[in-house]
Amino acid sequence: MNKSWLIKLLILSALVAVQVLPTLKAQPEIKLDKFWVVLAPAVARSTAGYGVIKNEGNQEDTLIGIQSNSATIMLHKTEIKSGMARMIHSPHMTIKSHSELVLEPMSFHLMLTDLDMTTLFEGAEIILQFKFEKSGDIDIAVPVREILY
Ligand SMILES: [Cu+2]
Repeated sequence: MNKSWLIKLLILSALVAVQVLPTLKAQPEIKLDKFWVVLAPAVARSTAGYGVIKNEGNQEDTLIGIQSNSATIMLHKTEIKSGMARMIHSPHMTIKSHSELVLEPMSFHLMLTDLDMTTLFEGAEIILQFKFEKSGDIDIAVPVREILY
């Protein structure tokens, strides 16, 4: 093998390494989109929140909790079984790469209990902290508003 061939081979392998590198950096890319919380009537003991959790990265991530100073929050899913609606608590929810989880009425939703009504009024914003296994903690400001039918 002569020297110039060896140099070409080294350059070629360097180019291949550069192209392979991005795929080695597999990571989730979480976006929290259009989140809002339903204004609860004064006597209500719970309310719901909706929005979209997007994962635009090339690795899955798992939602392991949601925290707020305004309420205790759980991820729920409403399911209809024999004509009865019931809610199932999903403590760990995996969002696959390049996919999204839509939270909407009669499906997945944030369930808010132990409401601090001094922070949950029309036009207010509350801070929600989403905790992900790989992406860590993501804080967002979420508006409180009346549900529109
Ligand atoms: Cu619920």
